[in-house]
Amino acid sequence: MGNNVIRSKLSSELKTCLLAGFCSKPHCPELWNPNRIMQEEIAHTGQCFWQTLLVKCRAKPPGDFLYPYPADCAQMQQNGNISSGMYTIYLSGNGSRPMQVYCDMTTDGGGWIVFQRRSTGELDFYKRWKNYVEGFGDPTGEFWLGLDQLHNLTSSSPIHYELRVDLRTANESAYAVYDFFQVASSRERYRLSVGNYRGNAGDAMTYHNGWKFTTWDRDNDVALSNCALTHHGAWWYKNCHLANLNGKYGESKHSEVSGRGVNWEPWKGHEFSIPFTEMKIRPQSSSNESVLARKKRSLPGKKRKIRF
Ligand SMILES: [Ca+2]
Repeated sequence: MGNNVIRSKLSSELKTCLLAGFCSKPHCPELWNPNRIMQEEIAHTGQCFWQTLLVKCRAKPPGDFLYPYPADCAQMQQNGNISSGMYTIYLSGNGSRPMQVYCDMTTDGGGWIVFQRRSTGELDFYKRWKNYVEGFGDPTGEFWLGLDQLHNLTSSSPIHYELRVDLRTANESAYAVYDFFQVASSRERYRLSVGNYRGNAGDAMTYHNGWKFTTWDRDNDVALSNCALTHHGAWWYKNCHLANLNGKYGESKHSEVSGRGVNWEPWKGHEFSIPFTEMKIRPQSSSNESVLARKKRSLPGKKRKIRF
């Protein structure tokens, strides 16, 4: 390849980057992974020209995407978003399948898609099947993301997710992490799969592993009665529960039946309704090291290879 051919190839690549506003690895492989030829080009020809282009390109933080279509909050975080809040992610990284989610970017390294929150008791969670399938509430306040979305997120891509449950009272907090989390399809009644437990809240979810979702108008549990009716919630009930995070807010005791409140039995028992709960998921590998640490380690090394 002659020098002019190489120069013209590199030049058009950088132009594409600048016009698109992208400087990500997928869009600019030559820029981020300079091979020997490119290094020689930078060293020997038009240094000012190349330097100007590279600086301009890098000076556009919003375009500096590792993931142009982040599939979850972990990828959103690797794109440089460090604040918790609402973001648009794309199912399976598909640009035509956007969805709005709340990302928790702080808890244990962040990168979590939050899918359930109880915090005030203002929102009624005693809802029918259709509501639990479609989701309800406000993701910045109390809400349930929806079983269809949970299924789409956890079952339609090669990424495996882990589950985290955060529980708080006025003075105490506890958490439970399961190293695998998947919600099956509508046809399978959104059956739950959870992996191994770790944490300090106690293991309430293994009991529910493999069970279908039940609401007061759709009984998929093994109990003679409908557990959603008897325990005033909606969950992957068996006979009936060790966790009832969609139960009745503030219901700490009931005259006939215990376990109708927002319960996590191994932590506070069946007669204590937990005032704050969050359920969230992120890719499994994120738990081993912070995604930010990974980003810090991988990017500067590549930048240093470009000599000016
Ligand atoms: Ca039943």
